[in-house]
Amino acid sequence: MAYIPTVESLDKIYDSSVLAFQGVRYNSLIEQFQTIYGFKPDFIARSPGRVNLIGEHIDYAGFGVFPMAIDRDVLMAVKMTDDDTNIRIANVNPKYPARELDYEGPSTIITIDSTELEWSNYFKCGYKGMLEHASFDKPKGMYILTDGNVPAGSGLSSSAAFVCCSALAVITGNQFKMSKNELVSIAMVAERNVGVNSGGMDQSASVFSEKGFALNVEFVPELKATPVPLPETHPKVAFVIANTLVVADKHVTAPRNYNLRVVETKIGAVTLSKYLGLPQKDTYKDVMDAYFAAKDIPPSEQMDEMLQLVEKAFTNKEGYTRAEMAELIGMDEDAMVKEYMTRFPVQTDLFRLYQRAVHVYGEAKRVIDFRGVCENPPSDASDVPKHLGDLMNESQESCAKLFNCSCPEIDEISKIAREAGAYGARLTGAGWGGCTVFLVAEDNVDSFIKEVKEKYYRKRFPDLSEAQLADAILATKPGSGSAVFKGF
Ligand code: NG1
Ligand code: MG
Repeated sequence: MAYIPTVESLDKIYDSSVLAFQGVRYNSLIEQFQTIYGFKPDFIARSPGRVNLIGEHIDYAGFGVFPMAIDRDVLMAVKMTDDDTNIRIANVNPKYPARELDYEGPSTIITIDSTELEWSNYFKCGYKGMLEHASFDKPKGMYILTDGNVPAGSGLSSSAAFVCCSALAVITGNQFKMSKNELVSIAMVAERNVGVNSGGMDQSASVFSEKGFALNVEFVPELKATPVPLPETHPKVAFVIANTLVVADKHVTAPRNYNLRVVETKIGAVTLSKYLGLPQKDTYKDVMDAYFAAKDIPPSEQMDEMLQLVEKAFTNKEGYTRAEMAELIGMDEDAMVKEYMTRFPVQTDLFRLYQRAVHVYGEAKRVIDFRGVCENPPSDASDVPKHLGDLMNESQESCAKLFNCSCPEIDEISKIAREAGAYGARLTGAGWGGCTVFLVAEDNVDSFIKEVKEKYYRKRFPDLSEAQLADAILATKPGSGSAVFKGF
């Protein structure tokens, strides 16, 4: 089993181009820690954000996704103490005030008020998740200083980076031995404590990523992350991430978007399993597996067939009311609400089961195709960028039209990007704002970025400084996952 590396040198994590900057950042974190607390940290835990290349909103349907870690990350400098069980957590960013938290005993561990938008809640998620899984007499106290540079609410998984980093800090400080799989599984469930019914892509990408590789993360039959090298292409290509600067605040909007999509895909799966005469399943992946049980058919063909069945199963293409949906799955309406919409409440008039189902099976197929192009690229390397780009564009189209998770700004910047020469352009992460990702010829990256800056940012956000612009749109390479640094 792959255990979290306890000591990693910075140059293993970063290539030389970013190391100069990162080294300064680590040293400054240690210095600030000393200034605040009066002693040095024992270690620094780090977990990065991610960009999803393809496979949107299908992790919670049980299907594989294709993200990669980025250079932006969350760092936590930590000193442990046996004197008490308190947690003192501060942030180098003055926007996030220092907090003092306490361990509340083995049953509660720590109270999380998910109705409140509070930065330390994300630490609490990691803390609670870890301590629920460990048996010990008394956790150690902690002194923590955090420095995160993943833009928040932008679809680059600042939240998962934060929760994974917190979980890693708690494991390391309390000397729990734990595999990366366990860390991810716990962090994944733990993040639900802040009120978002999340899948597992972000935590997987943050923890498992390897420098130079994208990651195919699969969830069924068990969590599995396969590093996949990006193929040789002609011309050489790069991924550019651009933030629309529309902040998608999931904690406010989840009942109308993210959590609603989770409900629509779950109840859709129940509907489909019932239609096919299968035992009840609540993910589209489980429905497919049950339907094709023991038949040796390639997954992408299975997905094609599921797409045809979806056409027949969902006769109402407009959308279902709550009552209609309850009838569809043969459940009493109150019982259905209690089962699927109580812990994570949702708001809508119509549940668009059909559109979501078509998106899920189609997107799952695109992930397989994308990985296929990476692993078995067409013999002519000049065909590769178009292949990958087309899949990204189809994904965006499906997100916009079927899953309704795009927004006017994402549509606009994607169009600008394609006009500026991107092979593919799509939203990344949950959508409804946040970041987009483009596949661009490496030699054109500078002029491409310049053009998008002029046509999107200067027009919509004329007051942005150069520094803010540089933060909003940047080229990125697949970075490495979680690590712990010691010995300074
Ligand atoms: P963001 O909003 O980018 O963190 C969310 C989910 C993912 C996945 C994507 C959509 C969380 C923590 N993450 O990502 O699991 O479902 O949306 O593909 O909720
Ligand atoms: Mg998130």
